[in-house]
Amino acid sequence: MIELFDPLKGARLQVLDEAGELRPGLDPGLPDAELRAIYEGMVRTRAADAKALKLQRQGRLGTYPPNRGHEACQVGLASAMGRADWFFPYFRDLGMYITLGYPLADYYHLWMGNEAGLQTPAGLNIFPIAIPVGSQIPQAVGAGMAAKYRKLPIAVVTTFGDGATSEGDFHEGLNFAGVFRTPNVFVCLNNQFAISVPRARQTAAATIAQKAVAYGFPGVQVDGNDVLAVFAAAGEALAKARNGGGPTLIEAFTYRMGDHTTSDDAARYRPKAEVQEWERKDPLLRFRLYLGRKGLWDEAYEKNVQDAAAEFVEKAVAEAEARPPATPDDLFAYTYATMPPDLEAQLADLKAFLAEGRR
Ligand SMILES: Cc1ncc(C[n+]2csc(CCOP(=O)(O)OP(=O)(O)O)c2C)c(N)n1
Ligand SMILES: [Mg+2]
Repeated sequence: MIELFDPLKGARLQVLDEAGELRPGLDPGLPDAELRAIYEGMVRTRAADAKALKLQRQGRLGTYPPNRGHEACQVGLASAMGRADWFFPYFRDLGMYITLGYPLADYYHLWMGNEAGLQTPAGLNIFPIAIPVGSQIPQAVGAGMAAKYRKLPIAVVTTFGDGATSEGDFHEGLNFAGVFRTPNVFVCLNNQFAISVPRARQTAAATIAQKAVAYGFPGVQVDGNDVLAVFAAAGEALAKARNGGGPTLIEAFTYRMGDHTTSDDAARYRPKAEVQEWERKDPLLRFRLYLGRKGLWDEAYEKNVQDAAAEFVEKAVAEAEARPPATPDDLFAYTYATMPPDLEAQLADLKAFLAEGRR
């Protein structure tokens, strides 16, 4: 399927059109329960995101990057992953975390300023969030190389934005992955902006997916507001990676519906009409229309799903807020297994500074 959607030919994979109608021959054939689980994951993600924004405005959570519009990319990709695969996230990946089973309370805790939230519970193969743009890409390739040396039948997934493709780390990572045929799946969430910089100022290439061609492996552009398209492309790329077929680049073509972060005001650099145009392509709406056509959605089901999502979110907020505030040790504790001497010295310095009451 990936080969059929060659980005050099200007093709973008879409399984559901904007009215939620299946394109002929592309039904991934998921059981009803799985289709509903995907929808419920998208609703939970949207509810958890909206809550985080409210908490930030109330001073209960720190600076936060909104995820609205990215639910199909995130839930579609995570739903295709296996328990043994590894994930190297970036900072706008809420639906990935929720779908992979990461506790939402821990995720909120992190954005509340406690680095303990970066710790991943046992059994979840998720690396800490990368805030430096693109730095997770070579790390994911390193993990891919390790998996190859150890002959593990796993894939290593990493996500990043369109802006990250201008970083040296993107080039170095993908080049290495191509040469050594590492089991990586690179997923670019092309949401058309890197803060205020539009996609057209990021690269002169017609698509981001086509960059894979230069590294010697396939790239595919998918409709990132079509959860089944993301699921189908990710499933194929993951299977190929696990089977020794090498890396794939997936460009999920979408739109950041919210501000870059809570300290941004996107209305200053984006026309209202453009945002409204993308509102009509809402990934939840499209999937809901599809489920409705299949007899898997009605108002009563929607109410149950919304109520369950609200409960899931409120429980996580209560749990995160019941935790003790971060200590100076928490700033240092979660990056290295054994703290290096320069960090030991910095921690001692910070503690002395605080003890002197100079802050
Ligand atoms: C190396 C580096 N440079 C700059 C920044 C500041 N910064 C944070 S997010 C961002 C834009 C990222 O855009 P994109 O990769 O498209 O991801 P998106 O935020 O759109 O999801 C920038 C420049 C940073 N965090 N790291
Ligand atoms: Mg972007």
